[in-house]
Amino acid sequence: MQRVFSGIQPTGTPQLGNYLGAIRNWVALQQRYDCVFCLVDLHAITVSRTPAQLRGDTLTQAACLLASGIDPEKHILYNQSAVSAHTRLAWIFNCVTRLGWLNRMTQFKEKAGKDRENHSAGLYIYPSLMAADIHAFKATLVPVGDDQRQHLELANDIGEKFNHDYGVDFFPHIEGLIPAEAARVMSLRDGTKKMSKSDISAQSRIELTDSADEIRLKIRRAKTDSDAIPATIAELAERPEALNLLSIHAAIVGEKLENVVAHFSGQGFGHVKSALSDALIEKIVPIGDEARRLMNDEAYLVTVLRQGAEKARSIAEPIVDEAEKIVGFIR
Ligand code: AQP
Repeated sequence: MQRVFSGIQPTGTPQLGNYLGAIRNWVALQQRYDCVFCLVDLHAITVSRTPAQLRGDTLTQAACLLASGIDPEKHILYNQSAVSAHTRLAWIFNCVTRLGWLNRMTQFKEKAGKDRENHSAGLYIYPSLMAADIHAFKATLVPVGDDQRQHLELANDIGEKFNHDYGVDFFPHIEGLIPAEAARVMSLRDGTKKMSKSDISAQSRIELTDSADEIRLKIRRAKTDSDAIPATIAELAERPEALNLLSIHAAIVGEKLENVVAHFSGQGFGHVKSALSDALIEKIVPIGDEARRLMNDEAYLVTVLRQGAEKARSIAEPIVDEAEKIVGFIR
């Protein structure tokens, strides 16, 4: 069976974009593939985190993934730093990756902005660690959002260069599992910016642990415009906030966007927001309730992660041992 590798950064509480763009899809993939779900805490420290934040966010992420339906018995759920194969392979990949390749990565440019000199070397070489995450398991399928396409191409470039430089056929080609109707959820405060768990404004996102009242309030305050809903998607082109709310509604109820637009056509935002809040509360609040219950049982969460790390080590360590032998390290 093909192996799927997926990662999520413990940089806050998972938000609706993580859920609709990634987690929901991961839950479904468990039926068809062997899945490895990794809380990428090594990636999380490429930007500054306090130890308490990192620890708390890692446990919250684990609770939210379990509450969403990730099965740690049949699949693997663990935190990245507990499996040293990631950093061992990442170092080899740092020596395979060309600087020119990293210079072209748009995510670094976006995250570092104009203050490039003040960002960590870790943030710059992050794509090489990401390639190691996948190749350490010889995973061939990686479910990613459209925003991660460039990273996936780089992971293949790195694997191919390793194979070429050392004259082996060791790392397989990785395919992206990019959903046809990839849900890209935008900020509730700015329809041109993606919803993000680390955005300074908590009003910009729905978190998986939000209560019904918080969801209703955030949706009521979400930025909109004063026009009624048009008849077609094309007419929403210049209205990013309106498009975002309708797209979220379509994704959460599992309807096509064109049908949702047609359904609300001619109505104002009061109506859309009320229906959207109801749909979100129905889907998200039960996940939040279960996540909160699990967060009260830290010992259970730590046990799940430790057992997951043990299973992850049993797969990744022999692969990375072999890669090190190929490089010429004495073992
Ligand atoms: N707004 C989004 N819409 C759709 N998909 C999204 N994802 C994240 N935000 C959206 C998808 O969630 C998966 C895990 O993401 P991540 O936590 O590893 O990194 P990220 O994409 O950087 O997510 P955030 O929430 O924006 O984190 P921070 O604030 O730490 O940068 C990925 O598959 C991603 O596509």
